[in-house]
Amino acid sequence: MSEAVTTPTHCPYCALQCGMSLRRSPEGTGSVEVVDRTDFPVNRGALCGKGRTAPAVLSSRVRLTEPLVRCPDTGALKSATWEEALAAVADGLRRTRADHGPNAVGVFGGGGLTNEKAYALGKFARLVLATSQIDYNGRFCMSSAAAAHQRAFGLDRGLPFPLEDIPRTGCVILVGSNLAETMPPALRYLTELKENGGRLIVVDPRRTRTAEQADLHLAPRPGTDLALALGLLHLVVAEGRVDDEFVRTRTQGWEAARAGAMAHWPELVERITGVPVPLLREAMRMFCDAENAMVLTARGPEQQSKGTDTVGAWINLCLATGRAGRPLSGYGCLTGQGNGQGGREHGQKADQLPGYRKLDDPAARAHVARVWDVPPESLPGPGRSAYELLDALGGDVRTLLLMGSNPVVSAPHAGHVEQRLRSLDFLAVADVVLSETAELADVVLPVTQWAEETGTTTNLEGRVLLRRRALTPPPGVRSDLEVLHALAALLGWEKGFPTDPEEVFDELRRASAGGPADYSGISYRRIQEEDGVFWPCPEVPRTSPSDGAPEADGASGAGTGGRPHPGTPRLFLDRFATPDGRARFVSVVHRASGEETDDEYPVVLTTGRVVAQYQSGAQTRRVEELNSAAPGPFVELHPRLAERIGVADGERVAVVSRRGRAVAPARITTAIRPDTVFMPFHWPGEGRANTLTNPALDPVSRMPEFKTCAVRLEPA
Ligand SMILES: Nc1nc2c(c(=O)[nH]1)N[C@H]1C(S)=C(S)[C@@H](COP(=O)(O)OP(=O)(O)OC[C@H]3O[C@@H](n4cnc5c(=O)[nH]c(N)nc54)[C@H](O)[C@@H]3O)O[C@H]1N2
Ligand SMILES: Nc1nc2c(c(=O)[nH]1)N[C@H]1C(S)=C(S)[C@@H](COP(=O)(O)OP(=O)(O)OC[C@H]3O[C@@H](n4cnc5c(=O)[nH]c(N)nc54)[C@H](O)[C@@H]3O)O[C@H]1N2
Ligand code: SF4
Ligand SMILES: [Mo]
Repeated sequence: MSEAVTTPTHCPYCALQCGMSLRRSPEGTGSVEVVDRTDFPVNRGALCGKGRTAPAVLSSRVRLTEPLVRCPDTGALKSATWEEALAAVADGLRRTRADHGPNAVGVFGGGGLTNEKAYALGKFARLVLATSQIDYNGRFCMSSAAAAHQRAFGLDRGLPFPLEDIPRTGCVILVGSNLAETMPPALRYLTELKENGGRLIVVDPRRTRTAEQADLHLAPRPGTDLALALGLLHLVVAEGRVDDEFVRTRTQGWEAARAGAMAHWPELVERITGVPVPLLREAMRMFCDAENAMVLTARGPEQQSKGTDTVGAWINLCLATGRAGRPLSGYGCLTGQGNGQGGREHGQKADQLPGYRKLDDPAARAHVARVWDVPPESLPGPGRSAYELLDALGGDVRTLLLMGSNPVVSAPHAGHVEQRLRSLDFLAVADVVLSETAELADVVLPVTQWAEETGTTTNLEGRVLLRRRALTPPPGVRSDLEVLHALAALLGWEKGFPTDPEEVFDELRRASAGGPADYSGISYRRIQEEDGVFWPCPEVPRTSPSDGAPEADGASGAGTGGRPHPGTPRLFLDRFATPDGRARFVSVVHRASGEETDDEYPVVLTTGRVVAQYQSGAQTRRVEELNSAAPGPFVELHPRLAERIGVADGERVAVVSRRGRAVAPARITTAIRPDTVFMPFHWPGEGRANTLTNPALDPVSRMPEFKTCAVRLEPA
């Protein structure tokens, strides 16, 4: 009897991209089994329940295995051949373009797509469709941190250091991250930090499982992190804890930033945030007393209409105290989706070309146009951000091709977005399951999944990883790359859209060469040999770091004498990626949220996640084990608030905002502020949190305000 085959790969879900192995029969058929992969450094074999049960979604009982086309007579989706389905999509795209011009066709991508897919999708939009109207769900995820990174450091890589540095720093302020639930294996890094004598401060309006680990928990009112960060900086100045030498030699713009902070004296900050002054002081001292320290943010402070400035204020705190661009110190953002980092680098974003190049930069256009073998003038300009694109559907955007997102559940003001999607002339969705958004489509294209295809993702550390095909997909499904290849051919582009992921990656390397996110020195072979490679990793070693990030660990390209570039685990140690190498302070003051509470809507709603469901739930709601752990939506509220509105634990409660009404059982707990309720957003239907959320956008990042809006509560 022949042996089972084991393939090392990575989890399909979050940005930790835990390593795992898949074991299957030698024939490559039947089911696969997850085997721990203890050699991969990020998770050392640990997996959360979602990763462990991911193979369940490979089963044809829950997934799509044939294309669906809407029947003109009955209005229902019915099975079709691939030829019929692809012809219908090509027709829809062609017709809209002929009738309304190229910008009437929109494309919506996802941060879960591999680098190869994200790259191919962006290229397909710009070349084949010649549309500027492309964006993706990452806009809803880490766009504010990305914008703040760019502004302060001249480069956006979520973590400028590997996770392994966390246990060795002295103090971590973790702002609006519930990683005990959202990245469970990463909790180990915080546990080790504490074992090493380091301190942990958690900033979250709820006492989450993560906050329970903290030495100090600050519970601000949602939407007030900007005031909190400014208040801490005020105390840093007031108590003489500024690192003058660092500020003088490595930064720019301190005076204006200082003035902004000085307007936020502790009592004012207490009034805005609800965090008592003594706790502010304690936090500031804990942070400053440590020799090295880090600030890590996640969606809590970022998904606000002032998310970019808020992250900027946290970066200011790091810069003023000399906690950036030094070993074991710095600011980082915990990116969310499986390829949340890589997905924002290679061109599915409205304003971007591969390699994190800017679409409106003539040199970038010329470089990428050369790789694509087209004239630079043929590339369209920047388009709209994700919510603005969804909002335009049925207006000037008449047809949409969607790959890797489920906005009916996950977009803000989802009732409105759903109605916009319904008003389209034509909607094509490529997905692995019949998501709530796919249900609205004219054509649904069933695609292969993580375990059935090869491709790279870039995890939250900026480490480029290889997912490997471990089993044969069922007949009837095709890969996203095959879909784009076939559609391109039907639309007259016989060449330029290969279906082999490695071929796409090799082109991506060339397109990214010399850009901020330079992948040109990374190959599938190197990734496998080195447990991943950190970008930037140019093929030709740089002689001067001024065209990108400084080199890691003293390994400057110039000195490597022709050896391959080692990749860059640690950024900014010598200089920041700005033209003069100095980090930029931002000058900010606190401002109100897009919607503040009032007599009619007196309670703050915030939203987020639970450990057993992933995102819109399209995949995880199809896994029995996860559903029994987290069967449905709920409204988390404080006993005092529950008493005031007259609901008991488990009773149905209606949450009403200016945009709609959602109903779910009450979950009463003292772990939340009495002025705030929390709903997870994983479910459609009457408990859909996004029926309520406010699409107020951050002016810089265009991030919607998922983390705060005004609601009232009623017994249902
Ligand atoms: N189980 C699970 N894991 C996931 C995902 C999932 O859907 N499910 N999704 C992945 C993705 S794409 C992402 S982006 C990450 C997200 O990971 P996280 O950012 O950790 O997740 P959230 O639950 O959205 O928000 C984190 C915390 O922010 C708090 N919060 C709410 N409002 C505010 C505020 O105004 N200020 C502050 N400081 N905190 C606030 C919430 O109470 C919550 O505990 O998780 C990834 N991992
Ligand atoms: N209220 C509220 N709303 C939020 C958030 C919040 O905190 N609060 N968080 C926001 C954040 S951070 C995010 S990232 C978004 C995410 O929200 P969504 O964009 O809806 O993310 P998913 O549910 O992961 O949707 C991915 C879809 O693509 C499919 N899919 C998976 N892999 C592939 C693939 O390789 N190819 C194709 N074609 N399809 C694939 C899945 O089956 C699923 O239907 O939600 C945002 N919405
Ligand atoms: S933490 Fe994230 S990457 Fe790791 S197993 Fe869970 S979902 Fe997968
Ligand atoms: Mo996300």
